[in-house]
This record gives sequence, structure tokens and C-alpha cells, in this order.
Amino acid sequence: MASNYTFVILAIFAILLPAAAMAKEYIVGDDSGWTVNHDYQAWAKDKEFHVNDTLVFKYTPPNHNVFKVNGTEFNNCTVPSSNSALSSGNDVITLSTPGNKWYICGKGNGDKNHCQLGQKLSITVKEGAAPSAAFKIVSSASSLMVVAVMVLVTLI
Ligand SMILES: *[C@@H]1O[C@H](CO)[C@@H](O)[C@H](O)[C@H]1NC(C)=O
Ligand SMILES: *[C@@H]1O[C@H](CO)[C@@H](O)[C@H](O)[C@H]1NC(C)=O
Ligand SMILES: *[C@@H]1O[C@H](CO)[C@@H](O)[C@H](O)[C@H]1NC(C)=O
Ligand SMILES: [Cu+2]
Repeated sequence: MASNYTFVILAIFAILLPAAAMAKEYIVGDDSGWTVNHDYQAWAKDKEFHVNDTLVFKYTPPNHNVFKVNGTEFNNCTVPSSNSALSSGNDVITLSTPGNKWYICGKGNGDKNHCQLGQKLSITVKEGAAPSAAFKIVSSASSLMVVAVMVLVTLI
């Protein structure tokens, strides 16, 4: 009897734990994509980024590109001279380490480059994977089952 319940609990964890650690994918700017005159800090404000989540920068090449820069370059809209831009128009960046990350577009437009026109994103990546809503529900359900099993074991 009790071992059946234990098996069920173990099976539920085996199925749902990998899903709980699953990374999230964020389309930068959602439907607007990666473009000028968009407030990416407002877009990022209500989001929590965790290690292994991904950012997807969507745009029509060669109109834009993506440079990962440091805080100084971000603040000054300094485009790195190195040829390290992502430019596919569907650029996927995995957030592999925690900390602050900065991204800008390196394209120019007269005397203002796209970064100066607001095409810049700064985020903070948190350590560890985010627990999903499904995981929270399942873990509370599992806790209830553990209690049920303990009650059964005590009664037997
Ligand atoms: C940012 O990068 C530039 C050039 O690559 C470098 O000179 C500068 O020291 C860096 N700043 C920081 C805060 O890392
Ligand atoms: C960045 O801008 C600040 C002022 O906003 C300036 O003092 C500094 O020299 C600039 N740095 C670079 C690397 O352009
Ligand atoms: C991120 O993914 C790597 C490789 O799949 C994995 O080894 C690591 O544990 C993951 N980190 C987190 C915090 O989920
Ligand atoms: Cu651009």
C-alpha cells in the first residue's frame, strides 16, 4: 500500500522536475521586435531573467544587428569596433551566467546611431532556474501526498 504511493510520488517528480528547470525564451520587444524608438527597459521591467533563459532578437537584416557590450559602452552608445555583431535577424542569446548584461544595435543613422534612438537593452540575470507555476502546484500536491502516505503508514 505505502510503497504504491511512494512509487506514484517518485513517478510524478521524475516527470515534472525536468519541466520545472526548463528555461524561458524571451522575444525582445515581443511583437515589436528589435527596433529603434522602443522602450526596452519598460519591456524588461516586469521580467525575471534566469541563467539558461534565452533572448531572441528579431529584425529584418541588414537594418539592425546586436552587439553585447559592457556598461560603459551601453551608457555611451559606443559601438565596438570588433566584428562581433550578431546579424541573422533571429539572433538567439543564451544567458549562461548571472549578472548585468547589455545589448545595443550598432547600426547608424545620420548623426544618431540606433542605440541613441533607444535600441538598447540592459538586464540583470539571476542565478539558478526559475521555478515554474506548474512546479509550485505539483510540489504542493506532492507534499499533500507525502503527508497522506505518512498518515497511512502510521495507521497500518
Ligand atoms: C568596456 O569596453 C571598453 C572597450 O572594449 C573598455 O575600454 C572599457 O574599459 C570597458 N569598460 C568596462 C566597465 O568594463
Ligand atoms: C562616456 O561618456 C561619458 C560622459 O557621459 C564620458 O565622460 C566618457 O569619456 C565616455 N567614455 C567613452 C569611452 O566614450
Ligand atoms: C544550464 O544548462 C546547462 C547545460 O544544459 C546545465 O548544465 C546547467 O545546470 C543549467 N543551469 C541552470 C541554473 O539551470
Ligand atoms: Cu538598429
